[in-house]
Amino acid sequence: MNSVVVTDKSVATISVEDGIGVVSIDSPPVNALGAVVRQSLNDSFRQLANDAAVKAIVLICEGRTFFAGADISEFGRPIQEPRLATIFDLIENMSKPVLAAIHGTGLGGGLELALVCHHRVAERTAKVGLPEVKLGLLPGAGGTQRLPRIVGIEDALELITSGRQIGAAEAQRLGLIDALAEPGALRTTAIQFARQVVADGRPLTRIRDREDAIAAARGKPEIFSDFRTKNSRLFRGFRAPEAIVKAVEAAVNLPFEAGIARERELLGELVASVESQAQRYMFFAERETTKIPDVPSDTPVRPVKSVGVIGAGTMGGGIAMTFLNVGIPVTLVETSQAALDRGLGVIRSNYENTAKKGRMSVSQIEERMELITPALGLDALSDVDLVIEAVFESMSVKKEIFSKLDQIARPGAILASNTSFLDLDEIAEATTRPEDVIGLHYFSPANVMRLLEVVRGEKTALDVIATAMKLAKQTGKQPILARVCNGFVANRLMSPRSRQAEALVLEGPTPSDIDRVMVEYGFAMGPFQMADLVGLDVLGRNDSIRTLRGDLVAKDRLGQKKNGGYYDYDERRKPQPSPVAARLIAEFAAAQGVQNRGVQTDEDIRARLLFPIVNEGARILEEKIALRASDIDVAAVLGYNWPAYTGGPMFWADTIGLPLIVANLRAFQDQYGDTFKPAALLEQLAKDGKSFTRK
Ligand code: 3H9
Repeated sequence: MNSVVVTDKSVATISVEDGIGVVSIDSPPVNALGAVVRQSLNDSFRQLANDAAVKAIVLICEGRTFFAGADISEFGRPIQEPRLATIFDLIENMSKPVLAAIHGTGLGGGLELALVCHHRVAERTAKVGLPEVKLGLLPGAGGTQRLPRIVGIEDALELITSGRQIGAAEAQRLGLIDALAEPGALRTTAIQFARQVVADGRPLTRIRDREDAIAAARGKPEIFSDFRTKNSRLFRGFRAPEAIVKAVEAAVNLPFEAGIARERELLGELVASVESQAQRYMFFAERETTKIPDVPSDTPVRPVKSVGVIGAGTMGGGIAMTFLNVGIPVTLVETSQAALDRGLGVIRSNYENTAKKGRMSVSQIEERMELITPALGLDALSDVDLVIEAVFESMSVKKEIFSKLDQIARPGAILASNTSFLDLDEIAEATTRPEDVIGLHYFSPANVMRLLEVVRGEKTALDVIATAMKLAKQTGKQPILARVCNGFVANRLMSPRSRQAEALVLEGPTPSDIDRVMVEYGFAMGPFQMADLVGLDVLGRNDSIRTLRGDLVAKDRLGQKKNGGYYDYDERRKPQPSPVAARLIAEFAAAQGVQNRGVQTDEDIRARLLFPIVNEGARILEEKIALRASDIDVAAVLGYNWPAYTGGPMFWADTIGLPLIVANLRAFQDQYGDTFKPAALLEQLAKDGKSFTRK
């Protein structure tokens, strides 16, 4: 790989206080270890190494965090000197003790840097972790070799393959952190600690030299095979977890330097992989969604200190929880006491389940429940800052609610609808203040799913949009901005999948064939398993035309809950091919005059179900329903569990080539008609050799 020497200005400040050198790095926003930071570190440590007055060195960061890792945007480009490995060798082999002072989030290469230091002090509120796996990578600056030497193999495997961040106290228990500092006192605590180390004349110890925590795992390959088996479902389709396991195996079985070489080799393979490119793309895609051309980041936002939720069903209850979880009080409105009690009961039991898993305390349950004001009737919403309507999908009901809200809500309150496909502009027109109306489309279960579609109406005010985007982040949601159309982005995008599955199943492939192809692609389940799970009677249906689903319902085959649906189910709810469903499918196909085309390849099935999604994505872009292709990918991955390692439908389309997709769609169009007609944007990009997502 090429090497380039960086000459940019230093981002380091060096001070020497009473024999302790302090290297302070200030590279906003997150002190990522890009080329300039690396050069600054290199220069600073070389300088202090030669300064005889300096007896120990503290490495600390300015701004919101300790180093948040390598600079992700540098992967796949020529590496600029100095490399991390060079700096790490320099620090680890210093003849004076080096101490990392960690605040904010010490992540990835940042934590790895701390692990080459001889001591670590962290602010009590700090978090550390090795999240590289989420980028399809592994900790490639010694993390897979040093972490196991402190925490042992089992914990190291778990921490590195999950990418989980841990708090400073837990990190101290695991031996990663030597001492904690109170918030605001990190610098002084770290300097004091360094002085003490010097005063004690402690011998320099390096993590790389520790053996005891890994020695225990030598000659026990079953630790690794058990770990692989236990997590096989979780790791399916991802490349990084297996590479991580291999690297940790190397930590156990090889000498340190050879382990480091193996880690570097595995990292190189991952960096070049499509999976990691896709996951790195998703990282930046998630952060780009809030960049809205006509809503600049300094747009003022409206304060939201209280929320009203109309409807305490599954959706309303889940939405309420997202606010309770961040301490925002919720007035929960229902039409009957029974419905209200039921809704409150579900919220409580959701929290109790979380508590059972040890993820919240009993007193926290009570604190959150106390933030709810249950109410019968909309009048209770007269002074909340934001109202979210989450009643069933009926335009007339929603219009009635919004016209009443118009009378009741205080001026300036934001009036939101959770509609998943109705015309938000029509709902807004039921009020005298359409500028305050916005769509907040949550995905079920709303307290779990991260996607939130923020739907801007024709007249929605810019500060209302800015407020919704900010509130989404504050409540742990990933927003994307959509304009009004039937189904907005995620539901509209994905609707061809079930439509095409239902058409294709009449032509020969069985529900199991089709579901298997979707599962192999990376979805958790296929469209028929999903339909059976949700219930065939509750899926949207059109009674005016005969459908296969309608035929199954007419025979009382409602899915998993009753008599099976597309599948039969055994006592353990395992789906089995159903002769009854097969007969109904054949009868329906005959009645519709659909020809059986016999066996289809997996590739054909995938193309038939997924290429129309790419095409729909192109139409969504053409109509400016979504701002950018990467927003569509975020919607698919977070709203529909589209496999993240493909980067979502638009990135995947770019990966396999747009001309191939256009050719397939044209062939489908010839055979089945114009629903497959390639979108003009797709045709154009394919013709020009361009892509949806690559810049
Ligand atoms: C690694 O370390 C590999 C090594 O093991 C091996 C090397 C050989 N690089 O998230 P935010 C940008 S891999 C470049 O909104 P927050 C981000 O794009 C790395 N840019 O803030 C955004 O830019 P913009 C392992 C980065 O407060 C801005 O910073 N580390 C990086 O909600 C603010 O980000 C990770 O995976 C980066 N590393 O959260 C940690 N990090 O303003 C990744 C952030 O233009 N980072 N940016 O949109 C995070 O998890 C969060 O950013 C963090 C802050 C928790 C730190």
